[in-house]
Amino acid sequence: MEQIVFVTNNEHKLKEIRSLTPRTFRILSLSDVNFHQDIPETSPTLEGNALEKARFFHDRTGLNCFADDTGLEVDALGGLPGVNSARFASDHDYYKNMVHLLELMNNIDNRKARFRTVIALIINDKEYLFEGIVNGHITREPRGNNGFGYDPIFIPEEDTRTFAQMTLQEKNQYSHRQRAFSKLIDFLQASFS
Ligand code: ITT
Repeated sequence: MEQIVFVTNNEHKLKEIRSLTPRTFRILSLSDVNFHQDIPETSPTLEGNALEKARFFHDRTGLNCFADDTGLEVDALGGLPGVNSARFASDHDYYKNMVHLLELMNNIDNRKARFRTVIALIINDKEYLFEGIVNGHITREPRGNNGFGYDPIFIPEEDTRTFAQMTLQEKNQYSHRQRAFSKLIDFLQASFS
């Protein structure tokens, strides 16, 4: 069985990725490999941050790994919060960040947005990037209690419910993370089978 470390401190991302992983792979968390250092995220792009997180871990352990950097990009705000999604109003306070975005968009009719995930993979010392996008729009108020982050205010264009009104499996059908991760899995299966 192939083992690979997911370089994240976000339990929700870990749960989503594990739910998408075929039985032939085993996803290890940072605590599974006893890695507890603070991981920097200083780049102005999702690609740069995903690579920075994966490289930071790989440089210190030599283990095969991948990292996910995700942003919510709102058209009318020129792509904000984008790479700053985790700290738009307040660091990792999902509720405050969501309310801040809704307030900024109070008088905006163009609600178009997309989630974009970039996954950086380092395997056998080589680096690869995979991207996943889901287009949709921002609601006027939060709906639903599932998921995390901006899920209560994002409706993918393929559905009428927010991600937070969906089960994990339903979100997985459309999600940015699923789209990026399935490319990674296809790549690993093609390269190492
Ligand atoms: P790691 O860097 O440790 O992986 P993080 O939460 O800091 O975890 P990001 O830097 O990628 O991850 O931050 C992206 C933010 O965007 C995250 O904190 C959420 O607020 C939001 N986000 C990411 N994926 C999301 C999803 O699937 N649904 C809703 N919001 C999401």
